[in-house]
Amino acid sequence: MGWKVAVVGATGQVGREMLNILAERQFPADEVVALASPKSIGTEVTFGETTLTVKSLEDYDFRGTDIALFSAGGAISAKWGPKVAAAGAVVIDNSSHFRMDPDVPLIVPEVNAHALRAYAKRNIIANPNCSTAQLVVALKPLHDFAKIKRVVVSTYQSVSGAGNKGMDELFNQTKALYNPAFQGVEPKKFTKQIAFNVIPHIDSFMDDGFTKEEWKMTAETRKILDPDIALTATCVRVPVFVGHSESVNIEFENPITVEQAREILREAPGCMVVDRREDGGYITPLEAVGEYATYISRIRRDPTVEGGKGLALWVVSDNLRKGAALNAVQIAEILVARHLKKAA
Ligand code: 2RA
Repeated sequence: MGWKVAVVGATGQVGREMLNILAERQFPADEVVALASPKSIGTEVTFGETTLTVKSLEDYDFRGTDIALFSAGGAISAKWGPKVAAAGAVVIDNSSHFRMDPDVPLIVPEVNAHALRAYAKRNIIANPNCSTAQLVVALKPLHDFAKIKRVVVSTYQSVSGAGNKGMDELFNQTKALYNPAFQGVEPKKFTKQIAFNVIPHIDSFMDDGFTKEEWKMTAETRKILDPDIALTATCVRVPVFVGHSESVNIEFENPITVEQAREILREAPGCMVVDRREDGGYITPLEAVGEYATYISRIRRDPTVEGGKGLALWVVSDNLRKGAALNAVQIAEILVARHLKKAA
């Protein structure tokens, strides 16, 4: 007998990817249910070869559901996550709401699957922020080899990180700039025009001048990988539909050569090295769309760090997949393989 899985937020970009990935990876489910807010009731979403009709989260009885994948925003997770967990389903939550809760494991399977067993404290597991997920997949194997001291990262984040409205805004602004007959140039989802522009601001500002997105990258990397790593981030929205890119400078405790890094990353789970020092010998976000891997390109020595202890990298991944839906489904796969027991 298989598992019963609910996807909460099934009409959003990440919710739809969750359904795609459950189907693609043939997750051993007997039943998959698509849930969303009442305004989406009756919407049809694709699950493999079939179509699911979206039901209302508010009226749904979660008894008998084994796993609930949430991607409907922090407020929905805060309100419904604990209720669903109390009804017996393990909640895998893609919002930031539970990430720093000490009783909720924050999991990237390639990095800290061992921490998953703590899920039973609240029956909730948190998925990291998209920009953190791909970063730690690349950092973990290098950290194991040469111990990371400090990371400086600048992100180039696609508009799909801001959901359907972010994608629509880029599309409509681009269209309207070419043809004044179209409306939709005014920024709404973003603070400034995103078409043909970049915006150094994601999520809200904090007192120290960093944004919440930048803070998340530091705090989540420490929780997932190592609390002693120093990390500073600048997060930037770019006019790309899907795929986050990151320029990463790493300072290590011990020396590491480019050849060693390349070899280590080639063998590392979830990583794909595409690094030829020639025109086009690197990965761009367009090429990462629809893929599972975190791509690492432009691996080079950082000459500003003495003793051969510095590296610079370019890291790209599909933010809706490894940054959200894929990571959540990978967690669910480990749960059913190692932790959950099906009632007889
Ligand atoms: C963004 N990190 O790209 C967010 C989505 N989780 O806006």
